Amino acid sequence: MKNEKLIHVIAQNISDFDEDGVLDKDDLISILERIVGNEYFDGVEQEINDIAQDCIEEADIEGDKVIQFEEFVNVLQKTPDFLE
Ligand SMILES: [Ca+2]
Ligand SMILES: [Ca+2]
Repeated sequence: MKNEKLIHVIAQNISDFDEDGVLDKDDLISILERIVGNEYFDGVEQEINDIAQDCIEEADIEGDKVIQFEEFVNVLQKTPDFLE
């Protein structure tokens, strides 16, 4: 799955689980776990971790390792099919 597609999916399931106003890796992991549920997830925690890391690297402009709202909006603007 391409990163853009993945971010699209995350955007639809977005949630700031610890309510600190930014999306960090733990938030993304929680989101990913909710997206995939138990359907085909067995022993792929490392993969979830890698995907979360990729998402942060994709979206994090200023390089503080978390995704602020502004950065998230920027990602959505770069993902045209999200707006359709
Ligand atoms: Ca958070
Ligand atoms: Ca950031």
